[in-house]
Amino acid sequence: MQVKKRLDYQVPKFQIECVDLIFDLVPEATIVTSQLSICRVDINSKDALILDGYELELISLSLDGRRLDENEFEVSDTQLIIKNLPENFILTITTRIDPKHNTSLEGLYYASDAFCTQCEAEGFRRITYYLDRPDVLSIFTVTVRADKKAYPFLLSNGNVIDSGDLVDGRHFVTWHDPFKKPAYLFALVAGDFDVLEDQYITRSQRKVCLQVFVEKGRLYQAQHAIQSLKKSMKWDEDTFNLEYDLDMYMIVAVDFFNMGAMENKGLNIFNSKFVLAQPDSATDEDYFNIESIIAHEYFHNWTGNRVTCRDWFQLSLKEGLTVYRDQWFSHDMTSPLSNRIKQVNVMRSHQFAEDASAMSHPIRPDEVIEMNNFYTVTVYDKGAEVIRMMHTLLGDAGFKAGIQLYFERHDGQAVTCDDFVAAMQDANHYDLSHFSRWYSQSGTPEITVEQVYDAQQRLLTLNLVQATPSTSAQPKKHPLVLPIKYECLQADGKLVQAKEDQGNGVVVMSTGSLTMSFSDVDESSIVTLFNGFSAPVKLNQHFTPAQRLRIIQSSQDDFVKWEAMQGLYIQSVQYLVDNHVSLSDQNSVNEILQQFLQLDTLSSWIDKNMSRPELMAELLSIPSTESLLQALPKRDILHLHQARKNVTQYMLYEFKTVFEHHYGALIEHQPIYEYEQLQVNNRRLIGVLLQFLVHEPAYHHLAYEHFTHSNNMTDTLSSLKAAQIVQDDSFYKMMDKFAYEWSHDLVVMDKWFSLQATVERDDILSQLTLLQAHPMFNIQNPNKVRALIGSFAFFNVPGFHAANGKGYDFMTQYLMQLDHVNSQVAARIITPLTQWQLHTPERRELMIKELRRLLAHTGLSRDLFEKVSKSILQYEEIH
Ligand code: B3K
Ligand code: ZN
Repeated sequence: MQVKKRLDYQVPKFQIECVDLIFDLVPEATIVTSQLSICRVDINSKDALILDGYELELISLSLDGRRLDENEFEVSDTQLIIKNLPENFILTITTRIDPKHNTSLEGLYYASDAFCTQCEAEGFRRITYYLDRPDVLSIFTVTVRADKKAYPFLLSNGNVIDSGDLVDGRHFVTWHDPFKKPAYLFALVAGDFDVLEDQYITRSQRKVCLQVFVEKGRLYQAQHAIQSLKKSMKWDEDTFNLEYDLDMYMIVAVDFFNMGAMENKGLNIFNSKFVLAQPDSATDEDYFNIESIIAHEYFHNWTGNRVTCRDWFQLSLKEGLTVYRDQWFSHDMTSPLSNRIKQVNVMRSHQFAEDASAMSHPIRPDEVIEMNNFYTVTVYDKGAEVIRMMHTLLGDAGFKAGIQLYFERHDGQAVTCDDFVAAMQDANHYDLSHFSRWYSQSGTPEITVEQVYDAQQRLLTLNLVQATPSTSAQPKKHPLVLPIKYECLQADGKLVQAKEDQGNGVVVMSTGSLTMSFSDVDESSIVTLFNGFSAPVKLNQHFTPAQRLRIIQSSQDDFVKWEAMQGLYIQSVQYLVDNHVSLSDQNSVNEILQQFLQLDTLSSWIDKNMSRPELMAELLSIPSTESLLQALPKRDILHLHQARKNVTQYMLYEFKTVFEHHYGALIEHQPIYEYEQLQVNNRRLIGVLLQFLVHEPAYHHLAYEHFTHSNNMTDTLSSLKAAQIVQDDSFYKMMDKFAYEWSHDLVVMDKWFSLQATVERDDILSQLTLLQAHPMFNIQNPNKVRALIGSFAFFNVPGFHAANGKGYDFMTQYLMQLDHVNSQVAARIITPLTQWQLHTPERRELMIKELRRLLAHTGLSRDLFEKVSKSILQYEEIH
């Protein structure tokens, strides 16, 4: 299959100045008429015009009003080629498409009685023939015609310039978007909705009409979304001086959507999961996600739409930056500590795994087979970490000055990551040439630390060395620039600055090795490095449990406390697994861990700090099995999973009275639900404590009680998760009750499917088969597939990783089926199968066997082909 390479970029031979589109919407046969005014970029060239197109039926083609004969152009499966064209001309193309049978959910599709589009990255070519690339920017005018009764709302980008009735009960609306845009930002929606309206007055006093379109009858669930939008608009003005630019901002919620949301100019389309919320149906986490995704798409209006990407290899230009902006927004709106922890967990358990897999790529990839495969945690989340490091290096004012220069230079353009770095560099007179290697080098740097204390001089020296393991595309890796935030803790709790500190609490490592020195310090000094995850690296620094306990009690930085506690959990699991401790004997596990960790010394500290629910909820969250595997690779994942449970039980054994007491106190004072930070933190801690407590038979009943008393989805879900651990009759009773209560709500039922998929039971595969026949399950709906099959593959450790390989086999069979329905979703949920690198040899072989089966499957999509073939190749290179 064809590989596209970053370095093969060529400027377009033609530009399309204006696009006039007419849609005659009919579910199975929509006619699209496109009138393009095109000009040749190099007037001396004779190049043919090559338009992209996919699954289109060409009905007619005219050049400057003259219909072309079939011998005047060529059509293939993916292109329309026209030769001998003048310098300027008008091309009129009529195509027919079938939105109803378009299950890929790319281009124009029809689902739940509405028409909807998704064009990023290369979906526009499924609508009409076009120069479907982000560096072709045009002015769009769009007329949508459809049956008035079935589709009273006809939406597209920009402003309405005309509308009216047509014959046969049809009507039309014409939209004009005054901003030039690439085709991937085009959108169209037609359907019947309820609309929540509001307005926002920008800082220059312009009035913007805000509209949220939702399924009929769900208007009461759109409040949080519209409030989130207003907060985002205000935040971007306050933080970056960026104001919204159109008179309308529309958000449409749809049930069938491949990802979270899409930033189409003036007309965002959202997965309804990230719009609809009310206390009894949405968890605190849902509220959080809605706010941050609404913000993310809104922020794209500047970082993505006003300044877009020159080519898709530059995707992180808009995504890394916009993720960083939404992280900053959430930091300001909610809670800095748990936000940062969430981001770091994504990096450690997903991005590091991706970087160790065959899909390892730099944040600006060099080679792509299927672009949709590169909307990754690397491009998005590692991309945001790279922006964050620039912020750390340049400081607040410097970073903002860089952003301002970036817009001054590039507003209205399609640019590259290099252009972004150049603006940052020029605004600050700061040389970022070495730093920019983060854009081209893949893999995770590993840092080792050696510590030397000179008692006579009371001088502590840390020698750091960085190395990045090679990958097949990049055998030789180079040192990267790493900003290091740190703390050097003294016995009296005071902090000492490193000699190499740049004066801002940061030491910069820019070569393969670095020395950090601290003078006049105690021998017992503890230095923590990369605090707040100040660079996306793996740190190998040894601490004893006693040192970690000291950090937890005396560091001034909550993130550092959390890291220390995570370290204790990982160390405990490692101790149990590597010393072959009998995991079925919890009593002896307790004794061993008690001796090893001496956690009893922490008891009163924990008791006292329960008044800080956010911190305690984080400290008491044991790393997921996936992150344990990352930290302790090549162990049997089932052992890790079991050891994790043992550590949970040990924690309960150690702190039972504290947990019980605080759980009781917290649930006694539960207020009426509000999505508000203090309440969120308390509910989070309640959930964490409950999940510890139910590990003891005497507390099993708590889950059911919590369920019955709950007045909000957060508590309901906490109780279900707790009951799922116990898995007694009451769990199934609660699940039935839940399903009965929510069977009218597609979004809420995803939680139920996902809970079903993660039950640890021996017959889980037959359960999954039964659940696929559930009336609310539908293979064509990505949310359903992700909730059931995705949750199983990602989170049901004993089921998916069963030693007999049956979990992998189930997944393979499912993927073969799904690939023909929606290859993009298939290529997402295959991820756990391609991350065999961390597993034991036996398990690796089982996984590779399934990947080989997939590769042999006829009609495999490009999406799966790319992932599967690369993964097999990596295996063959290693073995
Ligand atoms: N830009 C879209 C993602 C498009 C994914 C295409 N497969 C959403 C976002 O990042 O904001
Ligand atoms: Zn984005």
